[in-house]
Amino acid sequence: MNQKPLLLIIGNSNVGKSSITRLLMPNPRKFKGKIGKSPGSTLLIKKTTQNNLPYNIVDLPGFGYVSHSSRRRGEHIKKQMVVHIEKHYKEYFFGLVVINILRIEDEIEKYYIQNKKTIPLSFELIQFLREFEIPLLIIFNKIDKVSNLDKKKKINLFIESAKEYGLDLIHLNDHKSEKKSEIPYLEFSALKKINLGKLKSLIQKNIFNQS
Ligand SMILES: Nc1nc2c(ncn2[C@@H]2O[C@H](COP(=O)(O)OP(=O)(O)OP(=O)(O)O)[C@@H](O)[C@H]2O)c(=O)[nH]1
Ligand SMILES: [Mg+2]
Repeated sequence: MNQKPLLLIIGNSNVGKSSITRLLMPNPRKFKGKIGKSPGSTLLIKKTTQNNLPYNIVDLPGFGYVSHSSRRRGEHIKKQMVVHIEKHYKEYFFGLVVINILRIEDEIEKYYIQNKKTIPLSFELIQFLREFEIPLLIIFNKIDKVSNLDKKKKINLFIESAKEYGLDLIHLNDHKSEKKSEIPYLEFSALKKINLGKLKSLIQKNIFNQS
């Protein structure tokens, strides 16, 4: 019945997925989703929609959801997410992978520096989504919480580590859409609405680029 294309917003709990969803609504006041409440609640795959929005939004937990819940539960949620993407990937015209900038060092250190055999979950997630050829934007959210210098340091660490896993990240401003191997990223603050305009116009562009 509802044929609108889907925008995917994916990332760990508490990174700001619902906050970003709300900002994309033509009428944020009517946004019914909860912000900052009950991480680890049951995964319900539900579309967020509004009349004047030309697409629907689905927000999903990423791979690293386990922090607030048990390991088994985390595995279950991850499996549900994978099944959902495998089934519905064709309906998605664009995906936002949301990363909490404050969590970058922790994640990279945990998986990369201590044990080079494992892969940071964010990179695993990005690789997984790329297999389905969903165009992606990496969003480093909550930049209002770090200094300019720290912001650069953290994003650089992410980019340099991603390279070792064959992921080529490039700032949205320098991104050329014909270079499909490069994944654009954007620093962002849902709180301060930093780069919201850029995000909105990129989403618009991707709706029209759909084949
Ligand atoms: N300082 C700051 N806080 C933010 C920003 N974006 C979101 N938050 C806060 O981070 C918390 C989590 O935001 P949500 O939007 O609920 O995060 P989520 O990813 O939807 O979380 P789950 O639904 O649990 O997966 C809330 O308290 C938000 O107000 C931001 O850009 N800056
Ligand atoms: Mg949420």
